[in-house]
Amino acid sequence: MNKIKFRRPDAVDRRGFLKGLLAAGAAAALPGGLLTARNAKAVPFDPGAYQVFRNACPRNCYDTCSIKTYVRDGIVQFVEGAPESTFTRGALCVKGYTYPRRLYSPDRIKYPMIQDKRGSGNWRRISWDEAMDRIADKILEIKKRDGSLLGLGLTKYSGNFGITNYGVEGMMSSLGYTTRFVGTPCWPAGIDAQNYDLGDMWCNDPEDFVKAKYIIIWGGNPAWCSMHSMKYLYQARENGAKIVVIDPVFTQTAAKADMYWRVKPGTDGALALGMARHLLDRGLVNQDFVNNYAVGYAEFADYLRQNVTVDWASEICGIPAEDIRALTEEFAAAKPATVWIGYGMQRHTNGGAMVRAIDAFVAMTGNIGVEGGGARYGQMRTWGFNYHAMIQKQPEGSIGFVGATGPKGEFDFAGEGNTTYSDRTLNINKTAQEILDAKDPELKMLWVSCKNPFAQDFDRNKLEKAFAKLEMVVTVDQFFNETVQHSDIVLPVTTLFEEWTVNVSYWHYWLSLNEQAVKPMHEARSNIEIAAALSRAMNKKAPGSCTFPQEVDGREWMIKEFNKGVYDYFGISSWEELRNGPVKAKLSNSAAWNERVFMTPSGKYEFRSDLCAQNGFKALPEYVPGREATAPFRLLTPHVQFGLHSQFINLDWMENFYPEPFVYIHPEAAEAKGIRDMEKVRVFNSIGEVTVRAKLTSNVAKDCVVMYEAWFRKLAFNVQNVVDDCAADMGAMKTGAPGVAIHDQFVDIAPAV
Ligand SMILES: Nc1nc2c(c(=O)[nH]1)N[C@H]1C(S)=C(S)[C@@H](COP(=O)(O)OP(=O)(O)OC[C@H]3O[C@@H](n4cnc5c(=O)[nH]c(N)nc54)[C@H](O)[C@@H]3O)O[C@H]1N2
Ligand SMILES: Nc1nc2c(c(=O)[nH]1)N[C@H]1C(S)=C(S)[C@@H](COP(=O)(O)OP(=O)(O)OC[C@H]3O[C@@H](n4cnc5c(=O)[nH]c(N)nc54)[C@H](O)[C@@H]3O)O[C@H]1N2
Ligand SMILES: [Mo]
Repeated sequence: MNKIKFRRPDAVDRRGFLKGLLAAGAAAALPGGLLTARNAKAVPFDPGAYQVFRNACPRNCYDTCSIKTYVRDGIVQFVEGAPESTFTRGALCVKGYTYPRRLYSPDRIKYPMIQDKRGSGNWRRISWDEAMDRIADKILEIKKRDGSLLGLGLTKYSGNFGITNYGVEGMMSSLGYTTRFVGTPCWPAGIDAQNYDLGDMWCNDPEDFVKAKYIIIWGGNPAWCSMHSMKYLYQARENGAKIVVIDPVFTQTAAKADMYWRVKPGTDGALALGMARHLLDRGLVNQDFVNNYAVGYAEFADYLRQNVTVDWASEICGIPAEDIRALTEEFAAAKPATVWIGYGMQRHTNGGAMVRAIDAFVAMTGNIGVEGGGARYGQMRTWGFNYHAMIQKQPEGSIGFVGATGPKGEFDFAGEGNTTYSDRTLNINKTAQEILDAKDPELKMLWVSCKNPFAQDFDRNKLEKAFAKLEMVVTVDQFFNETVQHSDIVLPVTTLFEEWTVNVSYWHYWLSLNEQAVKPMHEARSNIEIAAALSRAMNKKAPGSCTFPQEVDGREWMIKEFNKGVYDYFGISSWEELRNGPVKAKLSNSAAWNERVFMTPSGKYEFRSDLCAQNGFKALPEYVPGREATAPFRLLTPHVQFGLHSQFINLDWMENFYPEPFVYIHPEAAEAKGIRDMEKVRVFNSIGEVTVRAKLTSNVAKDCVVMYEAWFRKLAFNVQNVVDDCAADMGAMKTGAPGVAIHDQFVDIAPAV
């Protein structure tokens, strides 16, 4: 396992590069805070000495921070959070402050490279022309062999959410009908659940938390994962709100709350239904809402009366019945009260069902459509761009998959469907199995962009087998991660400072420009420049074989993503206004759903969703039990503070904060297993194992262990060795594939010998 020999190709020139960089003045790229007292001299800050650029953190994160970038002598000297955004409010997270190091890291992929044999570590530098020639040759060969390009697959997810980066999908369309991995490992079960209940995923501006009088953070860890939201929670508390955290793990967020409930994983549905039943028993249901703005309430109330009691819920979820009753009464009495439904909570085989039960509880209290209220999950109202980069035409005469409507996807606003031919879609959450199973034609070539399958996809050992089947893998990335090790060709891509794009969030309502602040380092190119280079190579070899423009201007393409709708929504008349700082949407609704007109088939809140039933689930938000345990310990692999998935922890700066991963285990469980604090252990199940040191803590339950997902450049640690690809219930309706039960995993643990 993890035994790929790998020599970083930059090892040789690393020192020289650093020296060169220092000579060029990049030493100053260290933000003041990280200079040691020894070499720091007090230099008065002179803002006039810098050119300031606007950037935006493009990572898959609630906060999508607006950044101010300070450049001198053509070098990014330091960054700060944009003060104009009341959300970012001048502060970045610790990850954000490492950005200059990401740009100037000696570990970056610097030029196109080819590996003699995948996994050999024998990389060789090649020119962009040679790389593109080889790739184009392979694409044309596949087309000749199969008569179509369905043997060419794209796997892309959330490495960079800048809008112009949807040009990667555009590049694939411009070649013909190909195979796309669709769906998302992130949040799909909850998206579908909210669509069944409300007709869309839409929630209040997080800044409106300050108006809430009661806040339940249910299966989310914003202290780490949305640290800018915390200030609103604190302010709400100053205004008299109570904050409750419901999580199997005593997280940093829980530590900041007024009350913490350790729920058994995957049982939140029972808990929410128990709370709903108590509302009913105490006459605390908001009759105006359930009678006038909802359908199916009477039926749901019958279901609760016949199937649910607070004691039953308590038995399943592990929270004392008295506590459930007390919280329910407090929540119903507080006006307004809100639930923040975290994404961690729905990564279960019953995740969608759990979200529907929580929605139903909030709806019964009349907190939907209310300022400071709501069942908050996310929003995509700010994403109304043109997707100009994404929408490209297939070449004349392209042959594709017959009889389907094109790919659905999280961000498929273009709706490519309705052609006779279409792309073939495979489930991104079963990448390994789908590659192994793909037939007629088999998948022969994979393009990986904005995605790190070996760190983020499931059942890593199976993925290794799947990749072995592929004839060519091309990965576009910034660092030599494990996916790159499993590739034939790697192409260096720009970082946020080196390209133009525009960014919005799936949580707050701010819009940020991302300007090119410095020239690309080394031979890095943006994702759309790479597409243009491929188009040149394709058309040289086979004129007309690729419709992607052969020259692109990143700034022009960024401008082409704007339209009147976006301008009006944000109250600007030109993108150039964003050079003065980010802008917030001019929200016409005081709260999401404030008109109480829903986007469901009935136009009402649907306690009973026939659409949900048509799609194979219960019509009512009924209790659905979770996945059966297959090993003694539940394994949770949630998100880490110092990284964002496989990003950031590989930087040497960040290694200072987070040098080593651990498996967290309860002291009593450890004792029973003969495991001592800080000792090496094996965490294993039927699909693989991980060796790591144990940390004993009562922050986790006795039957549960936690390992935070992360990629370390020098360690073989990889949680996906023990996380399988079991599906979540919902997600297929809106994102094209069901979610994945990331937190329904089971392992055993033993001292490493
Ligand atoms: N066990 C476990 N697995 C999980 C999760 C979990 O909680 N536990 N969480 C899941 C969730 S919520 C998500 S969202 C996914 C995230 O999965 P991914 O989207 O794959 O995650 P990242 O590591 O953020 O980004 C992938 C790669 O994009 C690269 N990249 C960055 N910028 C660019 C760019 O401009 N162009 C290109 N071409 N590449 C770029 C990065 O260097 C990185 O290697 O992981 C999922 N997997
Ligand atoms: N620092 C940092 N920030 C990030 C990210 C990151 O990797 N690092 N990732 C970004 C992305 S892509 C996402 S999707 C978000 C994720 O943001 P969150 O959803 O806040 O984070 P997660 O760590 O995925 O999961 C949150 C919590 O869900 C809990 N949980 C798991 N199962 C259950 C359950 O059955 N019931 C309950 N009640 N709780 C459960 C976990 O114990 C965990 O504490 O954060 C974004 N922000
Ligand atoms: Mo995510």
